[in-house]
Amino acid sequence: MSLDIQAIRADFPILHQQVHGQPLAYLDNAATTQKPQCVIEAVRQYYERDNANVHRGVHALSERATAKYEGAREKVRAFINAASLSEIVFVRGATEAINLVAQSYGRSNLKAGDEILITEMEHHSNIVPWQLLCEQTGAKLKVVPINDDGEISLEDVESRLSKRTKLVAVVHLSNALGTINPVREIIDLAHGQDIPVLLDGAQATAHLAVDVQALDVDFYVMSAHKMLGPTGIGALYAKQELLEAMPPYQGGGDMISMVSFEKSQFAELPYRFEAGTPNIAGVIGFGAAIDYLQKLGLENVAEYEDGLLRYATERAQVFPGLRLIGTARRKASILSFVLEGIHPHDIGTILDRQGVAVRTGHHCAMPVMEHFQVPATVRVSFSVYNTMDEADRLFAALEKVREMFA
Ligand code: 7TS
Repeated sequence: MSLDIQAIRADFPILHQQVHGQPLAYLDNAATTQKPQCVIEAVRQYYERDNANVHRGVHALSERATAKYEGAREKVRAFINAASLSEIVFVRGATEAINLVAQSYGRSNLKAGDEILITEMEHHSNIVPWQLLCEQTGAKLKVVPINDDGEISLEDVESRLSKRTKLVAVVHLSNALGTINPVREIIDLAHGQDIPVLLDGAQATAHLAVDVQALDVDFYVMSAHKMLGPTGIGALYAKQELLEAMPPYQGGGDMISMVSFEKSQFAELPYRFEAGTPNIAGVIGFGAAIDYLQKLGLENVAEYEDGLLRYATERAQVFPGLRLIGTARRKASILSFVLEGIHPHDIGTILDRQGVAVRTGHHCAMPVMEHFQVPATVRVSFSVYNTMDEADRLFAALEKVREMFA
């Protein structure tokens, strides 16, 4: 099915504005996506009509708030096809999800000499939590290298797995390169040696249909704000048997069934991992974003965005002095590049003056920058509301950059 992009654009109020006197072309979706009216409306309605704390009150508002909050958990479960609601833990975002796994699963399962396997293309939030865990436990971080296209090889994964490997943590879709990793094959390799796998799906869930049961993945992390939902909310999927054996990550209200000064009993899953009053409005907005994506159909979204990426890639390949960073065979949404002799920040600033919003910098993936020997890149990242016309405006703006630096 082909999508009606103009109708989709009409759902996003923020897109219809001028920046520096030019129509906004928002091409920074890997940093955060814009929100459709239905998400904004869901958050507004919650505050206007239903605001109350969840899981506590017997009054009508609290019951409504709880029903919406738990309804959103069901939407997340269905979206990634998790087997049970107990396996969906609401967290602040991908960053907190990974820290939760590191501190709860990691601290109780890893010891000195054990190893965690990651890749050279990870976002800092899939590096630093493991480094902290290593400092706490004496475990070691091992890294699968990338090639000059920004891909990893399965041989390199396999050769780095050993009896000491206790966890493999890999990005599903790289935010700096756009690479889609062969996650199914990585999981098969790791499971062949009984090693659990965490996938960082922060970028993936807005562009690829994810089925955690088909993947048989152990931990999957997601951030709502990168998939048309609010900031400050995300979800951790973890297999029930893993969550059941994990100690609480934070203590507080809502995560206990009984407290005395001698000992507390922890609540059932997933509440054991949701201490304190949660981001109720965020969860409800997250649910609305999933409804919206489901209505579009992730396959349709992927097909449309692939067309945009292909078109922009073809134009980039013939643009004078442009070097693509990330030329993997399987990619989604993201076009990272440098222009010979011009600093990415200068490019970003000049593009902004023409209404074109891109990200410039290391994209919280400094090891990737080091691999390609660049301080930073310009990163264009597409969402379903972007158009060929905006891609053309990007390249017209890049022509201006070239003229200015000629
Ligand atoms: N993992 C990946 C692959 C990411 O791209 C990001 C955020 C995170 C984890 C962390 O997600 P958070 O929602 O908890 O912050 N990436 C980016 C980016 O590329 N530009 O800004 C944030």
